[in-house]
Amino acid sequence: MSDLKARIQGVRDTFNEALGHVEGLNALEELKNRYLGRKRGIVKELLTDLRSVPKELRPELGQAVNRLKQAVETALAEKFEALKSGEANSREGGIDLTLPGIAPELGALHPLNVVNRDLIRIFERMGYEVAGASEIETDFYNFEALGISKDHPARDMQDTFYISDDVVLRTHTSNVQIHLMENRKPPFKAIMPGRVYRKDADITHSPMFHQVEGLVVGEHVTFTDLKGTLEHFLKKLFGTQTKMRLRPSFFPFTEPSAEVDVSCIMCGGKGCRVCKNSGWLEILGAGMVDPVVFGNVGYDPETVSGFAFGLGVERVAMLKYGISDIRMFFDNDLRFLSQFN
Ligand code: FA5
Repeated sequence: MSDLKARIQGVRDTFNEALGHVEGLNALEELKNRYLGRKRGIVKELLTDLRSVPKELRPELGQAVNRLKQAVETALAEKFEALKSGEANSREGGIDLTLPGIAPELGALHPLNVVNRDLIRIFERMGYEVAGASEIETDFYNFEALGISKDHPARDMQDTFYISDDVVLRTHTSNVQIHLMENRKPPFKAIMPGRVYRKDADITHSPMFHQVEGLVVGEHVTFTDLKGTLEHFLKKLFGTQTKMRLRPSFFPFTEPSAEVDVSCIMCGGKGCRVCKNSGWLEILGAGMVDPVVFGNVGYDPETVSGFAFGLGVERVAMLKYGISDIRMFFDNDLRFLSQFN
């Protein structure tokens, strides 16, 4: 007797477990046949086995088998309803997990950020630290401390956005040089990327643009160091075939100063429309830090020397990607931006 009773309990347990794994109507139908099938159903077999149980025990065990049969029927019916309504939902706008998903659109870095990061990475690998300062700047840091006197043309109302008589939107990243030197003792090497502002607007000039400034200060820093650094940088940026040349120039905060050109990256130096047949493209300004600037930040120009350079990020990006109009960087036209994915 206890044998049959234990079997009834065992069947209940295995049925419940199997039901838990059923995920579709076909599997449910199979389970139903396995347990309630007329000929070889597991519950049917229990009923058949009741016949061999002693008479006096039959009523109790018979009731137990019937209770099991009812429980199985009820559970199967409930599962059937649940699966049916799930199917209907997926047909009528509910969640259909079998449909392919909608992939979210992937964004990408803005081309100016790509170039900016490239520039920073090249200098970080040469051991440069990255520094920054405010875009809203006093006259002193933007001009005066850099040797740009009150009557210098760079201060012209046409070029500079004045917030008040003494406060401007910085016109270059060279202001960071002064903050850095005021707070640091040489030797150090730093680059200073950031936004700058000028009253300037045409297809190659934007009122807001980006510069990367470089400054190296220490004992015995020479013009040769400047030349070697820039040559390495430009080869990393544009490729090992790139040539560099320096032309004498003037900046109020460097002496001597140079404009730096690279061999035209479109024609390789042969001469084309982009380089106006010269074979060269102007890429940045540079020079040895003027001793007057060292004096302004409290350094002794007799013991330290240094070089500085500054380049326009938009200019580099335009050359690298062959873009002829600077305004495209700021129009946010996805047809343009998606080309840099
Ligand atoms: C300067 O701004 C110097 N401070 C650079 C410098 C730093 C020289 C340290 C020496 C030592 P310049 O005005 O030439 O120099 O500008 C540097 C670069 O900024 C230019 O070569 C150009 O690529 C870019 N640039 C200038 N004006 C604009 C503009 N309106 N729109 C986009 N890029 C510009």
